[in-house]
This record gives sequence, structure tokens and C-alpha cells, in this order.
Amino acid sequence: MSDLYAPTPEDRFTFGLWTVGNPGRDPFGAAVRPSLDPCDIVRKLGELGAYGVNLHDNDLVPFGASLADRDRIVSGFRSACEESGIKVPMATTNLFSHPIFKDGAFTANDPEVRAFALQKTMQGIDLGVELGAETYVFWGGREGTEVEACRDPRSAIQRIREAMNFLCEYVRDQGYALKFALEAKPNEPRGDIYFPTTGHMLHFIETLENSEMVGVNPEVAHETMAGLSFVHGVGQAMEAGKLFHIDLNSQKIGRYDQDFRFGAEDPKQAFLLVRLLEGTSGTPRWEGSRHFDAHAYRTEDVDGVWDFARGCMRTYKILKEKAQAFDADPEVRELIADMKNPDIDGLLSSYSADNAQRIKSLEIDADAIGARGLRWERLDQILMEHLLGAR
Ligand code: GLT
Ligand code: MN
Ligand code: MN
Repeated sequence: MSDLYAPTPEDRFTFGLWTVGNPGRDPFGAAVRPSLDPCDIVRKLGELGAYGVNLHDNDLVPFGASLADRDRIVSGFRSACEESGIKVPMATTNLFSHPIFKDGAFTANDPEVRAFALQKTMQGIDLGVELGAETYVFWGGREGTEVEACRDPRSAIQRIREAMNFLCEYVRDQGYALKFALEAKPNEPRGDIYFPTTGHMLHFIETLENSEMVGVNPEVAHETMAGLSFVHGVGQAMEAGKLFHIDLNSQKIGRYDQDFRFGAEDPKQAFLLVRLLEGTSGTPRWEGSRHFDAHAYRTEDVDGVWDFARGCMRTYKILKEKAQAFDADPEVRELIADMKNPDIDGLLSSYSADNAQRIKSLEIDADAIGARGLRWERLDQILMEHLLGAR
């Protein structure tokens, strides 16, 4: 193995405790691997060159633990992180495992369930901040329904808004420097989940009282399940200044949430995503964590888990190198060179009655333009040849 692709903390790779710690349980079968101790996970991630580890409250502190147990566990974990040079940039709440959340957390019809969700989230926020987290993710796994008649979708949306507004104020009141990142998913474990895509989330965020504190956490698998272009979703979030976190993994279209090793399916989309995040075509680079929300195949033992983790990071770095080479390729530069037409560009940038009149009177040869080949076949083939190592 070439050292060129060995990860370092500067690469900002992070994993969830729940990702490398996934014991391979699925709806049809029990765990196939032992549960790993969070402190051992952190030590191993440090050895592998990761930057950080992210967690749900209950990935570290078991549900219902006493305050004394909580403090003992957290302090041991903090020491393991410090000794391994591992940061905790993101934290989140498990609002999906306990039966109390079977019909939603913030969207549940029962106000007592909603109060419990707020209570648990405030405690999770305190824990995250104590560990140094700057981003707090909300994945509403149970915020959905199979029985549409049980709740008006508008009530669900209003309840989530109420919860987000409440929690933003809580964060401000505590003086925490914490941002929220909302993660969409179309379905699973619910028949339908509210806010099924990153686009839905982006609109919702603009309706919040402290919308500047809230952005999105798009996940490759979730957008791909819905048959959408992940690159377009992330691009829209970046353009809006709302990409606050990202969940990297891989997925076949239309299947259950597969959460495969980054790049394992559709390496071309993975390449285009890395190109976007790294800004190799000259656009602004994503400076946050490259977080892998994925897990090893159920065929693997613990050694296979670390093969999986190495694989995620290595594939990312290989694709980054390929994206740099692609964008430095003179033929690519020529093919995607910006078309400039100073006479026309100025008319398009903003409305004025004069610009409208001048655009109306332009003589544009639609047939000639329509007959012109754009050479995107050539561009895409060059991309494939970079990707396949033939260029
Ligand atoms: C869960 C889910 C992920 C979310 C995690 C954060 S938990 O594993 O499948 O997509 O990002 O809550
Ligand atoms: Mn995720
Ligand atoms: Mn997923």
C-alpha cells in the first residue's frame, strides 16, 4: 500500500461511535461482532489517522445511567480522546431506539413524549458541548408515520419548528457556540419520514427564529434512496451557506439505507462529490469534517471493521487526487472554460426596464445554437479515464 493515501488528522476524517461500533445486527439477524468499548474505538481511530469521533448520547452513556455513572464514563472517554489526539466535533441524540419514541419524538401527539425528547436533547447538547462538539445533528428517524390519518402533516412540521426554536434558545441561553445540522431521510424506519430530502430541510430552516444557527447534514445514502443527485443537494446547501456537516457513505438507488463504505457503490458520484467538497475546480472548499456514517458489511469480524474504516479514508484520498488531476488537465480546462459574451452577460445579471427591452430585441439564432455540439461526451470520457487510471 502506498503511503500517499495514509490518512492524517489534517484530512479531517471522522467516524461515529455507532459506525465502527456497529455489531452487524439487522432486522433478520442478531449481532455478528462484539460491541466495542468507546475508549478502544477512539484509540484505534487515533492509530489509523482519523481526526475525530462523533456520538449519540447513548453510544457513550447508557440510557437511564445514574449521574455518577455518566460522569465516570465521560471522564474516562475524555481521557482516551486526549491521549489519542481524537476530537469530538459533532454530537447528536438518540431519539429513535427507546419505545417511547415509537411514534416520533418532537412530532409525537403526546406532549409528554415531546417533553421527554426535549429533556433528552438538552442533556445530549450539554454532553456534546462538554466533549468539545461544535455541531449538533438532528436525525429524526422516528419522525414519520405509517398511518397518515393519525396526525396532520402540518402539525408535525409545526411541532418540529417549535422544538428547534426552543433548542436554539436553549443553546443561546447557555452561551454555547453550537450549530445545528438537520439530516433528512425519505423513509426507514418509518413508512414515510417528514422532511424527506435535504431540499425540504433547506426550506424549513428558513422558517426558524434563529435560522442562522441551523444548517443541513446531508447523507449520501439518504438522498440516493430517493433517487436524487447527492452532488446537487450538497451543492445547493453549499451555495446557501447551509452545509454544516456531511454524512459520507454509499448506496444503491431505491434500496434500504445501506450505509456502505464510502465509494463502494457508484465511484463516479463519489468522485464528483469529492471534487465538489475539495473545490478542485476552483470553487470554495468544504472545511468541516469528512464524516463517515457507514458501517462494515455483516460478513466482517472486528478486523474487517478496521479494513472498512481504512477503506473509507483511503478511497476519499484517492478520489481527491484524481479530482485534482482531472481539474488540472488542460483538455478539461478547455472544455469547461466559461463562455463569456460581455455584450449579453451584463444584460442578464439584473432586471431593469432597459435590460428587458434590450433582451427582447436581441437577435438570437436559436437554430444555429441548437445545432452546436457541446462535447460533453468527450469531457465525460476524460473523467472516466482519470477515474479508471488510464489518464
Ligand atoms: C443512524 C442513522 C444515521 C444518522 C445517525 C445520527 S444515527 O445511524 O442511520 O443516518 O446520521 O443520528
Ligand atoms: Mn446519517
Ligand atoms: Mn444512512
